Amino acid sequence: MTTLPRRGVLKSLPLAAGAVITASTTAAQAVSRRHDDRTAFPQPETRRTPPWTNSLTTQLTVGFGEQVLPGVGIIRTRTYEGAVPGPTLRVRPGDDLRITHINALPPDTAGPHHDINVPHRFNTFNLHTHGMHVDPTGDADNVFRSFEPAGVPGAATGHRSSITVPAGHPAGTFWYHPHHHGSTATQLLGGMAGVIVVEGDIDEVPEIAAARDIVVCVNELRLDGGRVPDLTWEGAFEGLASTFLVNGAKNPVLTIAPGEVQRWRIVHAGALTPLSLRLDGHRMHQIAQDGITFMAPVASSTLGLPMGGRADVLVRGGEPGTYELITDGVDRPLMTLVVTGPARDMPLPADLPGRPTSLPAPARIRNVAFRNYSNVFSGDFRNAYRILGDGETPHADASAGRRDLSWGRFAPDHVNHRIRLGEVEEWTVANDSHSHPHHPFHLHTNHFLVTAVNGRPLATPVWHDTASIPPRGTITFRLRAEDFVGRSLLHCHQVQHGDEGMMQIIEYVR
Ligand SMILES: [Cu+2]
Repeated sequence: MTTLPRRGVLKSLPLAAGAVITASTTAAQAVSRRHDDRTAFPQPETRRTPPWTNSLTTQLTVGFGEQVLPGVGIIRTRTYEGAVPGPTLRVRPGDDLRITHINALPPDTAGPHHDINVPHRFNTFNLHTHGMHVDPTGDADNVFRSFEPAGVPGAATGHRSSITVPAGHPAGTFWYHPHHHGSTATQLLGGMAGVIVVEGDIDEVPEIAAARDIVVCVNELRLDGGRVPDLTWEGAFEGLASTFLVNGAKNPVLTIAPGEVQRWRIVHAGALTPLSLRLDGHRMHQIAQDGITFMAPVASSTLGLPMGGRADVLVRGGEPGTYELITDGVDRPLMTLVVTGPARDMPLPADLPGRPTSLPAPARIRNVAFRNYSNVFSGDFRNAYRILGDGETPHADASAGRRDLSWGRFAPDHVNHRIRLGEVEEWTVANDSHSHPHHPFHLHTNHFLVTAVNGRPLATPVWHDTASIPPRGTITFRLRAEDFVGRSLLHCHQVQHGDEGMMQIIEYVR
């Protein structure tokens, strides 16, 4: 393990354009930044657990800033530390992640709406460590907290998160973003997101240890004249095209030698549009999904990622030339790969220290359905986003006695599902909607093992924390929570849907 910091420095890439050079930036990084400014593939600033310690202590300030995004121009948006994406946090199993959050946003202009499922309080946030298997309560990955602007009378000047990464935590690629109900979509579409890397066993596989370790963080912004609008009405984002950025740049250029193997940590930090990735002239050798390592690499020419999903892939440079990473429905490449330089002959691994892909037969079955209704309300928010079936939220007034659109809404004081530790459950989740086909299912705190899609068993089940549900289709997964107790969430990771009610509370119990 003592080689990790040294290897990290050697593999460090230049900072994103516009990023501030901090005290943690090494002289080597500063030199290479100057040298490569015109052609460098940007990497977010990296903050790692210092050698010989087991604690990463850092501060994340959120404020409005004007910044220059390469290929985009000047934008004004809410960011972590003045950058899109925010800094990459690198930790190891057993570490403590201690973050002081400074909310430098102006006070909210309006308080909570009378309906909690109407977006609101766009300057209040909190922290979610997406995909991490950590405590969902207290000051850890607790998304029920509110970090109010410092200018609000009585508000704390700093809000603190203290997250212990369990010793047995999987090594892989995770991310962080705000999760305050009502403001998540606005903040995520403004670029508030950053990558979390948990180092560990997979990094010691020789073929992977030899590969350059590259973050590919895809942000999806909805810009209107250089600003990201607040979600103050249903259609605030609908007339705007998505601007996709990779590490804060539009179509950055990455170089690779013929025969060189690189490890790309692809993070879909967007909120509205699923990715369907293709890399010209190359196959992607996937080694992990959502931070969970496969038993062996899986090669494919296309890679689907729902909003919130991650894929770690190995890419081996092909014939010299220029290639594009594209996604369906977007008219320009996400990034460009240039194969150039002296040929190398780096091998791909055959086996990986993956997580077994089976769970025992379930003791409990649940069926839920994600359903949206269009143009059913008057006012600024006309649509309803609901989760129906087992555990659905009942009518707010039990005496009403009739089924209406208050059924299945998110209710912050209503536990929809109690999941007993150690018990295997099998869930089938339906996408029961005609008009909004993309409803990625996201579960906090625990990964789930997808075993079937549309009722057809998968040859090899796949661990996820976020999974696409096919339009008019289903996914079936098994789940066994083992340790953390307390309240947590499941929701749609089209996060505007989540903000408008497509979310449920899970309580993990002994
Ligand atoms: Cu949805």
